[in-house]
Amino acid sequence: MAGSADNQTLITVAPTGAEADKSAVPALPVTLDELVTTAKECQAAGAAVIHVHIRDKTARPTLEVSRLADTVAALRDGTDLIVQLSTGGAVTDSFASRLAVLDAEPDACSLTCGTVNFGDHVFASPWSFIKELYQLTQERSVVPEFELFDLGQVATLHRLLAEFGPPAGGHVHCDLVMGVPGGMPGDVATLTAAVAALPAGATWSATGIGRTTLPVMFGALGAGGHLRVGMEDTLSFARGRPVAGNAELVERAAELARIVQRPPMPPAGARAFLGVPARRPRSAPVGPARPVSPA
Ligand code: KMH
Ligand code: ZN
Repeated sequence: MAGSADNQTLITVAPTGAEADKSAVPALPVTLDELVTTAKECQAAGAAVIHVHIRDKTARPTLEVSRLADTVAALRDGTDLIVQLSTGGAVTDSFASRLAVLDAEPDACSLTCGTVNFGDHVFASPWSFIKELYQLTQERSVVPEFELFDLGQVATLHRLLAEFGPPAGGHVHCDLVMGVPGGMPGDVATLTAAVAALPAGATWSATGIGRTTLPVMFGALGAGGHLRVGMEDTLSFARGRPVAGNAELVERAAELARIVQRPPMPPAGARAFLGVPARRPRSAPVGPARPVSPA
């Protein structure tokens, strides 16, 4: 059907991440103004979802809830994008602070389905944390995007759905994060294996970290998937040419999506596609997320 989600490409932008250093990457959006400006440019270029990590006054990653809530409000005021907060944070963040991200009342959140080596670090998401976070998303009606860094995490996603039922919004959407040193490689053979293992009816995006960006993007488009791009995932636009800004990554993804005859999905269509409810007014502060043992 022309114009339906079936023949459109959902583009998520991940503009900041928790790893890159502003002093080394001046184009990285780290202030609220920079983030909202980037978000507007990326929406105009074809993005429908923004995956958000924020920074503190010194540009270091933070999960401070009031700052996250201000960010959600500013992105809602300035754009139509679906606001997906990261619950992955930085490798140093505690489980309790990652659960408390939902207190900022985003539309959606990331939910990583297992622990993975992450370069020289470990990005920890044990089963006890995964199920706690998943149940919290259900209670709070925050739509999760299942982040899959490895094939074993797909098995955990099956276990999660079998034990706790469908997600808020009723639809399972995954993001294959490929090419992390320690996770699944960013190549088409692995992409094909991961997609084949997903739960029936699930939809998926893919992103390739660093030099795997282009192979994963072409593979995902060829296999009928959706795309995530942004400076969280790559800082090079081409060999030897740093990314000038997130919008050019979205523009390139949108152009390729148009070439394969699946143009970018607008934010309103993406809301229906992902089962994200209509925007809620900002509510009075809620209590802290249920306590768990610190990381
Ligand atoms: N920064 C990574 C350690 C997520 O946002 O949910 C985790 C991450 C995943 O980026
Ligand atoms: Zn992230």
